[in-house]
Amino acid sequence: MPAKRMTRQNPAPKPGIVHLGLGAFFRAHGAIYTAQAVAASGGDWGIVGVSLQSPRMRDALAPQGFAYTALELGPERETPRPIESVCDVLVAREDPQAVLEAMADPGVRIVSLTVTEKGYCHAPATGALDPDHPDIAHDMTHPLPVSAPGYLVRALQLRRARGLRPFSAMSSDNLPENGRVLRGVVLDLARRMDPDLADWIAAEGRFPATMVDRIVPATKPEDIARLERITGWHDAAPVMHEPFRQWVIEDDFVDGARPDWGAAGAELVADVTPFEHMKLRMLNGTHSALAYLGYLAGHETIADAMGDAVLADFVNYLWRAEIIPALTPPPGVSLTDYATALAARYANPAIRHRTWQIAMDGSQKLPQRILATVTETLQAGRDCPGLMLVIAAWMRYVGGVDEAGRPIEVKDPLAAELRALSDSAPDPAGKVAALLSQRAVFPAALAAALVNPVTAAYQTLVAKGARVAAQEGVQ
Ligand code: CS2
Repeated sequence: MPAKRMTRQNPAPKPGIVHLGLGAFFRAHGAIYTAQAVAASGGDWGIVGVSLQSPRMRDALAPQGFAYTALELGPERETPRPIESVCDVLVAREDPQAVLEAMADPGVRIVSLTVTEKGYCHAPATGALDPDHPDIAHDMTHPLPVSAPGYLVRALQLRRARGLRPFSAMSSDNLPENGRVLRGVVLDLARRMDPDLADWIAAEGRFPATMVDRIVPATKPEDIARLERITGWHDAAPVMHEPFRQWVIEDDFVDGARPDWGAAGAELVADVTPFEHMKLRMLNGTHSALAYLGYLAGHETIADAMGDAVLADFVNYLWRAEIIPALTPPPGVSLTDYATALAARYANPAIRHRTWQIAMDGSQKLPQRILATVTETLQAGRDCPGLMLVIAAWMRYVGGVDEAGRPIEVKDPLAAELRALSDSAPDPAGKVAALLSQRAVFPAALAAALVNPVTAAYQTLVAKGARVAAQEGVQ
């Protein structure tokens, strides 16, 4: 007998939020907090999800009334939960006007985003809008946008023309001071298109910063079959996630309008920055370290890499000796305890988070995850050989050939440029120098300071391989 299909059990909520980038992460994090906030305190906070490119998510969710299952994977237990906070899904590429209208709906008070680092169309090294980005160049001259900043500016323009209040634009991406970055790219783009609009957004708009955390690997076809075995129902778009979650939100919304996320366990604070730095450098930084070194050492997942004592020791060393000393802890938080908890989360064998997935888009991730710590460490007169090795491992990875001579499928908006830079020289010193000249990633002063230590680390990687390099790195 074919399994029953997942379907909505309760009427769809009225829209109050438009979310750009309806990937697995948001559906396993923000959408769950919002469902719980509404269950606790009410409010019209249905979520209109927007896929910027592909119709896949809409096609999977529409026959289910936009309900889906979140499957929590603990080391010992699996807990499925139906989630019904999404009330509609739009596909921007198919109907950009419908997306703008949804964002200009008077009932919508928040537009949130998980569009990944590259979706901000900014220079990762500075956080400023890249006006030469093809999507930005397009959006400056066309009424129907293609980029996330373009949608925000055009929708705010529409709201202003209709005499509506702006929405709060809330980034939920892993960027440092993500609210400030989003505000910066939106204002810069608006200023180039309509200076009065930019003034209005600057005065009336709000861009609350957030720190988001939950490990959510991409859903794989076998996960759908697994969920069906556990629940007896067929869900075309479930999400798999770890038990842990955290959400720290800067409590600064237009007219104070937001769901009661605090009732669902989110922390609403005045300053998110210390939480963002802690999470980006301690979690995402070591995630990237395990992704590049782990991939080169032949490990498929983070849990596999953490099962390799050499890499687990290396990561513990990075936290203790290089990352924590450069951080200011958020009030009341022990960074040592945070590291211990991270190690346990990484080791969760039920979460199959591929090193290849995390290795993606490294050019957009390295600055806030690794280079921020490196810069501050060097400024303080200390060195950080472990992080230099991570930079070298990224360079080796984007060179596109693994330690056994097999090709690596490098996914990165700068993949072609990085490959060309790596191929421009035959030897480690030449490759490192060429890659350090990529100004979107490495500011000139930092690049100069990295030449010697990263070249040495790269040479060790080539001569001895990632595992031995990591082992020697902690001595
Ligand atoms: C990961 C993050 O893919 C990646 O780059 O480091 O998605 C990470 O799993 C989340 O930020 C955890 O909150």
